Amino acid sequence: MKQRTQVGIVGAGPSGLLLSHLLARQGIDSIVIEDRSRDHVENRVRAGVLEQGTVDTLIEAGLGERMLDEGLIHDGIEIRFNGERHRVDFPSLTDGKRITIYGQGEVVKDLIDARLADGGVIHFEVSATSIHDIDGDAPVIRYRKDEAGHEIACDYIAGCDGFHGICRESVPEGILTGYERVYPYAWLGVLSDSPPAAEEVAYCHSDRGFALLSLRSPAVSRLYLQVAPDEDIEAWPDERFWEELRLRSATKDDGAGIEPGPVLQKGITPMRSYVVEPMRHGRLFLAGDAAHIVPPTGAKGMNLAVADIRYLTEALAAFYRAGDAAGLDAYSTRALRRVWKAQRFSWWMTTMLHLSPDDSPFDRRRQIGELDYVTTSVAAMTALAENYVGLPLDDGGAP
Ligand code: FAS
Ligand code: PHB
Repeated sequence: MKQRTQVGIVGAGPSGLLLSHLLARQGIDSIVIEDRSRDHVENRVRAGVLEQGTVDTLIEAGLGERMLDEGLIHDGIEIRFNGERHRVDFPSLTDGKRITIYGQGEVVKDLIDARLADGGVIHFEVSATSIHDIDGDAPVIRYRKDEAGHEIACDYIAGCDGFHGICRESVPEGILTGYERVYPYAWLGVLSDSPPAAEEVAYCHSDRGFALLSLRSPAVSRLYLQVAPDEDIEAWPDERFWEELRLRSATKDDGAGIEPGPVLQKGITPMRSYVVEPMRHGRLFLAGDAAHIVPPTGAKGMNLAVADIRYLTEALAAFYRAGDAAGLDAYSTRALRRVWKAQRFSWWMTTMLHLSPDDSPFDRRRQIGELDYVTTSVAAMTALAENYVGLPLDDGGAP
């Protein structure tokens, strides 16, 4: 079937869905294609922390109702090391900004519901996606569904298909440059039907490795352990996971407050930093994980995707409204400024909190020195807080 739209979007994760929703509010039509099922994308367990800017974006876009009702507003995080707990407050250090705990799957559900209620077009469970003529002025997306070939003719294509998608790979050789750092550890993540171990997100440094205590609701915990990058998940029966989490997060004053419960999901996420430059080629724009990956320690992944989409929506709206292509030409440079700042913060949080196998005894002592500085200096806590709640979305325009 041949279809026509203004913006063809590959991927129905937070990037693709938010772009389709924000474009529709500007009167710009789009078609989203997605290779997994609706149920799969809605129930993938991923991000949990929304920056202030992400929350504001969703509210402004009419998507705030359930998030404000069910999301948990937090005023800070905890950092634990040497058996002590330290709190970093956000509002007092960032002129009132906070974070909201609301699972990525919930954001995706709200976006899909909104798009379909507004008559938006999302084709789930497609296959054999390909994109063509991105160097010309009539790009095309092709895919298969229900044993038939389909085509979408569009003005622009948004590659919102994540790190393993096809859009970035469709740019001709020699045009893109990838920058990557792979970390010598991974995260073993567990979603459990058990009350949160800490009132706020707690980052735990220990001689046994890193642990993270997070949550999804007052009854559902999201918990992580640093493991080897090639860790076998079978080596982690629930009992072992709970015991290791307790050991790594325990503090001198009251143990670790860990209350085991039924494990709902368990998985291992590799840790890498990745950026591709530029984030545009011809009629193709890359956004979200299709263009960059951060180690989840800084809780930046999905929030960065939202910033990309805000910038891309602004640029496309200016083009369709007044034929002004300046924003489209500046998109990559503008988005990359924020991406690299988030990469720095995510790398810093990751290396400060994780034990690296090639750390020397000096490195281990220096790491404790850094944690001690960060948790006792107002200047250092302010730097952490302003990055964690999210740097200003309005960057004052591209350089
Ligand atoms: P996504 O990967 O979410 O979405 C891309 C979509 O494109 C997918 O639905 C995919 O099925 C689809 N697609 C791919 N190829 C396609 C094709 N050829 N045709 C059609 N569709 C195609 N971030 C955090 O902040 N905190 C976390 O704790 C965290 N945990 C994570 C755990 C895992 C296992 C992963 C992979 C990521 C995690 N992230 C986390 C990052 C994550 O939240 C991303 O930043 C976020 O999903 C980015 O959204 P998108 O750019 O939409 O990419
Ligand atoms: C989560 O709740 O999934 C989460 C919280 C903080 C992070 C990463 C993940 O840094």
